[in-house]
Amino acid sequence: MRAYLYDNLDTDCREPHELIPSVPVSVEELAESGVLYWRLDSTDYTEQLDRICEERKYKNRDQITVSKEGLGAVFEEKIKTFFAEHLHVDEEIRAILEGAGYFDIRDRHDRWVRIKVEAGDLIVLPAGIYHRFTLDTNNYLKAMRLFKEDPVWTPLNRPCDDNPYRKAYLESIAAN
Ligand code: KMT
Ligand code: NI
Repeated sequence: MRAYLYDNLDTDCREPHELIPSVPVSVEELAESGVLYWRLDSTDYTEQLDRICEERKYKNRDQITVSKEGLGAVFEEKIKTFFAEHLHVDEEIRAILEGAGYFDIRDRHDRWVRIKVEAGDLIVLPAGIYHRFTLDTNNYLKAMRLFKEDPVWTPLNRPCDDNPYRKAYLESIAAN
């Protein structure tokens, strides 16, 4: 995982979009935006995932392969949906199993922070945070999606500032 400020250039979102010089964003700074990160440090992630799932009460999981092959006819549509700025009323928890991609989150100054994730990264985006996702130019990412209860996939596109989960999120980071 590596995080940095996004350059906001209008070119292919699958490019790195890193400022020159780069402005890195630390794990601590991500935590101030409510974003949690773990590195799974072995090639067999199962045991560590089981432990984190138990600790954080993630009862359910499934897998998604974000690629042309993995998503078939809905690939283009899904990719567009993922990259439209949105929030969810539940956490977005992803353990990256193969490949790589970018989660962009809005920090508390409403700047885009790009988080490059790859195999072995586990990331939790809190409910109510504005974010988006894209593959990188390799066009392949396999992830495990974890959830506390039943999955709530619905993306609510920005603006939805009156959403109670949005408000609760802003309150939760206000002291940081
Ligand atoms: C979302 O809602 O942003 C996603 O599920 C992103 C794709 S999962 C790697
Ligand atoms: Ni999302």
